[in-house]
Amino acid sequence: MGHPESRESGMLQQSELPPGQRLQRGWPVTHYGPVPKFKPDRWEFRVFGSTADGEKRCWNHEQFSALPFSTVVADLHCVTKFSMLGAEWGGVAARALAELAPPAPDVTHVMVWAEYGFSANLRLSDFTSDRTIFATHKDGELLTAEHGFPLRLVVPHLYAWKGPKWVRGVEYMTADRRGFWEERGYHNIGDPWTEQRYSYQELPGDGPEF
Ligand SMILES: Nc1nc2c(c(=O)[nH]1)N[C@H]1C(S)=C(S)[C@@H](COP(=O)(O)O)O[C@H]1N2
Ligand SMILES: [Mo]
Repeated sequence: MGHPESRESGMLQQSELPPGQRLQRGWPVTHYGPVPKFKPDRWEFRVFGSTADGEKRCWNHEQFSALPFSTVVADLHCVTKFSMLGAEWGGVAARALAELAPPAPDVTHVMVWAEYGFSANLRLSDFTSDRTIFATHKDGELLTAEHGFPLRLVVPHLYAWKGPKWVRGVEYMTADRRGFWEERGYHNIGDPWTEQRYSYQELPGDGPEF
């Protein structure tokens, strides 16, 4: 059942609800654990694992803030069944980051790492999809602490747990590995349009063995 083509056409897409979702007024805060305190002099963003040249790349907050800024209009679909439609996310396109710090040719997946060891795994193609964005802003304003300041990932075509708040880095992987929620019963891929909510729904090839 893929999703309508209008969704792929970029900024002027029509928002709509995936099956089983309901519209949320306002913007609730959903996460596991405490909200981390941002320490600008300790913060860095790291790309590591199987990079093309075998080297890690690090940006401090000032350097990261100077990366090319772009925007994407996208929805958030929480697997607990509420959706927020039509937010404009501003920040650094994941694809742009992957061009600055390219993966080795045999990389198939990434682990996106956040404060306190929170993580989410993605297929490399989900990560480098043209609408995946490391967001610093929503609707023109800096993110608030509880929504992920200074940086969160937004993966518009997957459930929102695939987008860590307080994100600190990306690990390039040559095999898939489950992240935080994927180890705890949530689907390894997480496509809201086919309701890939729970790991018991996984088909052969959707994810690694537990
Ligand atoms: N670091 C971190 N990021 C996270 C989570 C989390 O538990 N920890 N939860 C995810 C889930 S399940 C959802 S629905 C969204 C919620 O984002 P919001 O609080 O800005 O609405 O954040 C995602 N990012
Ligand atoms: Mo969620």
